[in-house]
Amino acid sequence: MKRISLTQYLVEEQRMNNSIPAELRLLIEVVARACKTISHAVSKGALGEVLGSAGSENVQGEVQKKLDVLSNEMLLEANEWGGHLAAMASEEMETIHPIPHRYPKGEYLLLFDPLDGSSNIDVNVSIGTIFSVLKAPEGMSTPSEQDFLQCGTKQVAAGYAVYGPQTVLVLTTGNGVNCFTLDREMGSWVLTQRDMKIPAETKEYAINASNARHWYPPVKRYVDELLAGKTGPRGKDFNTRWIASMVADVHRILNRGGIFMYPADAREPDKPGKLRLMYEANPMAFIVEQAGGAATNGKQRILDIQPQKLHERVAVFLGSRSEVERVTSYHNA
Ligand code: P6P
Repeated sequence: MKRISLTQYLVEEQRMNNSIPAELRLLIEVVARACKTISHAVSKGALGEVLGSAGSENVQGEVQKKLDVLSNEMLLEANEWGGHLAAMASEEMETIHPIPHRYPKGEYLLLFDPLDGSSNIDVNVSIGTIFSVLKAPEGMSTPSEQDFLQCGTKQVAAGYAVYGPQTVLVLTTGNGVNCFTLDREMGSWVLTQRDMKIPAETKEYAINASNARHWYPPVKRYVDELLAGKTGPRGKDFNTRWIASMVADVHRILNRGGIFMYPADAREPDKPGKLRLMYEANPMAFIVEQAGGAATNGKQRILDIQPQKLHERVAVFLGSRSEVERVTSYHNA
């Protein structure tokens, strides 16, 4: 197959669908370049003295790994001089990050989880970067947190990188989902999967089963039916996978179907779930829907949720459409 680079794909996409203005193309290429840098740092592991804790906590009260902090800095530095952004927001930073005065400003807002699944870093399990792109509100002068609080349907692009056996970048700008694999010798992203579609049927589900005793009835009913297998109401056996890296679980689902669930549960009744809406659930929901899947919080489409806070959490059910619709119907029964 003729090798198509990320740049060629973006230029041709702009020519055909007029969906990637030059500034957005620059943004995507800058983020992709930052992911290359993060991949390089991650792959050094102990040899790069980048493993272990940074000795600090993030806004979520989670211990930050050195690579969490490093990845965040790499994304900030890569994006602040290009003139394509008005501001950035990150899981690792409490407040938004305006573009420094010394640089020109653009019309886009970039949100990211710089290194998702960081509990897996020190044990060499796949981790990744998730990003979401919004347009700054018309007439915005000084960016505020409020400007970021837009529904997921307003995203103009979303993507993730998985730092695993291969380093891949999965991207959507609203015209389908494409996957690029990093050619480390050339240092370029090469289109390897065009217009990805999630298989409608599946036999795999992903949930952290150690929380089973805390699940609310709709989730318990749905998972019990899967566990009942061939002899139960589903009439077939299911398999489970839980990598504890959302990017890796989602990438598997994009490729061979499945459902990913991180529900709210009785451990903390006031907490709607663990995952964050703005820079985990929304970008993944955009990608999954563009690949023919579905994504809800158990009650409604994730992309329709009106955010109230930058770091708000949300319950997540995403993947093969028939499965997401089933477990969502149990919540609305
Ligand atoms: P648990 C990683 O910390 C993360 O945010 C997601 O990538 C992952 O799916 C989930 O949390 C794992 O959570 O409770 O199973 O450790």
